[in-house]
Amino acid sequence: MASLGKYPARAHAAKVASALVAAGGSREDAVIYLQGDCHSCRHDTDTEQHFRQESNFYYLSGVELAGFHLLYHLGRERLVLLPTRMPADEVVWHGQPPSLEDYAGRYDADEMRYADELPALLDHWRPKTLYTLPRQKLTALGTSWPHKLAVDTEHLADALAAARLIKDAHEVALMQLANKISSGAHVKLMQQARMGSNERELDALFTYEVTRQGCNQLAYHSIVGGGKHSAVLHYGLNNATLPQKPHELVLVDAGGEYNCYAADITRTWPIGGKFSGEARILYEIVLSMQKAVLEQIKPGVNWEDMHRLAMRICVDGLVAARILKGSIDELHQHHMGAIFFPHGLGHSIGLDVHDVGGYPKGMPRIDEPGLRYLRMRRKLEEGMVVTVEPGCYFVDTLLDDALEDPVKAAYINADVLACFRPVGGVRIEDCVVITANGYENLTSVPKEISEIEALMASASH
Ligand SMILES: [Mn+2]
Repeated sequence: MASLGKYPARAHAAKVASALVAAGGSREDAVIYLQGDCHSCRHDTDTEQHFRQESNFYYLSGVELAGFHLLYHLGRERLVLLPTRMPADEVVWHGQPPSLEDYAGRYDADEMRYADELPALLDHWRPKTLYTLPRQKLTALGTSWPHKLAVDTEHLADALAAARLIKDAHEVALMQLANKISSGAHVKLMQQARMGSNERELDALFTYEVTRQGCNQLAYHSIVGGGKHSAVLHYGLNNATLPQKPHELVLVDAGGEYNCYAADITRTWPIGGKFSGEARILYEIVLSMQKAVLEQIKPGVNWEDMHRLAMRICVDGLVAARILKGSIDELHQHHMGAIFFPHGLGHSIGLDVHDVGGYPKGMPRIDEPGLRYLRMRRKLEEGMVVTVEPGCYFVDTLLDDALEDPVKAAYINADVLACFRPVGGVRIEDCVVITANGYENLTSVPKEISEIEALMASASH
């Protein structure tokens, strides 16, 4: 794999500084200060938890290790990274730490110093404003600050969100890798799934595949749901026996994290490798929802309009399948689609799976079924990376409520619905980067029925 070079921390700091200045902040005599995450232990024990850097700190430093601080001078455009000095007896447990020179070769900083030099550095720079995040402790800065140092905890989070929303080429390259590795793992699951084995085996296989290909961890806990579990949106038990009948579906929502950048991918496929009956009809509806959205997305498009477009295709499909009946206008007026497509179309993704910047400041949520869970409400811009994840599910509690409501029940063919209930649900999710004229799909797992069937037929079931 070709080296990407250093993570562009200084460019990110400059981008955040510009956002602060655009929001009315001063460039001269202002600094950004953040402390990176530290090791933590499980509950009241000394068992160390797996370490993962805090996303904002990673964005401004590229440091994946615990115990660092950063200081960025907006006027001087100077990024200083400051590791904590390791006490001599710690070396026995953790090994010899890299030297400042080693770190300088590894990270994109103007200067490396130890964290105990923070008070002296601050005294030398004498900034008037210190931007930081609300919960940031300032103990490492010492007590003898230059007088009149104003600590601003109000503006940095918004500036970071604005900067992180639009990915640069380095970030897109990392997300390409996260998607490539995760896509390969999804293919492995399709090939190795066996009727009557356990959801656990697929869960473990996904982790094994992405880890051995270079991901440090998963981007989120995988969802592996067989049969009716495919309709549980945040199912995470992943411990049930997989379906015993070949037409029954398995939904896998899983993604690896590569150098702190996430992939978020969902595929749904029949355990026996061939789509048939109600499962096939449902799959075709969801695939057409995704395709309709992908045809439209480009800079300037409103995300909520894409959600509504997916919803229209969903309702059309449910009518064609005779699950719903009546006039299309009335079906939308009564939000019948949200019974089957109850979540949002997708979200921004980056250092976090549900990344920052979904709602511009002051933008309210839309108080409508389905839409109120939309994780993003803004116009698409070049450089954003978003998930497109339509779904259609038969969720017993939502269906039972609808059938008990005489207004809603009038639009449902209860006998047809009963045939579809055992199918569970289908979701298809890809990560796409918005380009100048459209999008580029970072996810490469097959999703056409013929492709999935060919792929699964080539494996022995
Ligand atoms: Mn997602």
